Amino acid sequence: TLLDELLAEARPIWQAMIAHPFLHELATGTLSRERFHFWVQQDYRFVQDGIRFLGLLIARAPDEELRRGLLDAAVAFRNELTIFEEYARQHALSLAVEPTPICLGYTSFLLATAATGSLVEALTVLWCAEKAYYDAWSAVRAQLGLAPAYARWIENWTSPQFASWVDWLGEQLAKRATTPDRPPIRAAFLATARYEYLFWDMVYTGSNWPI
Ligand code: MP5
Repeated sequence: TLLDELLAEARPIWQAMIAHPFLHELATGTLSRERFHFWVQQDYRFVQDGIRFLGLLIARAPDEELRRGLLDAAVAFRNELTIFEEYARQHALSLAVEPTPICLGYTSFLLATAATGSLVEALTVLWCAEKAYYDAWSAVRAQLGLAPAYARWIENWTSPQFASWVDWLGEQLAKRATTPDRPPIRAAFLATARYEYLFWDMVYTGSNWPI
């Protein structure tokens, strides 16, 4: 199937992503607080733009089924912002930060795809990003369970509801994609998978604007 082919083609990227030192250290309880806080700040920006991405996609969705599913996801994204905000308040962490070049590149790519790509390309990048987080946090959960320090994040991206949403999204993509759609879908999937890897790498290394 299309979804299996996409995952098979991106397998090296996917494996590097799941095995990234950031996730490995997080799952073994050795990740520095500084690195984790940098992720909190940058991922908050990412989710904020995720809501704008969904807004664009809802407006473009041709039928009620798709619009409703995406609207429910937008509500879930909005509730995620609260998790970040509560964490930031508890740790006196500012969320008023500039996006790094990689965060800005990734969110700009997502928004550009939602605005000017085909509907199936936009569903592809969304499915890829969500599946990436589901797989990454599931690997963390397999090692760490619902460890208190990260419980809310682990729960958020590994819950049965989140798994169903990712599956539903994949089904929507699979049933709407035609044969001529395949090359742009593959390209969109690979670019998104690479950005997912880069995002973990960016928060691990502290990669930011040099000036
Ligand atoms: C997601 C995320 C999942 N929060 N951050 C990145 C870099 N990729 C994917 O999206 P959501 O909106 O948190 O479910």
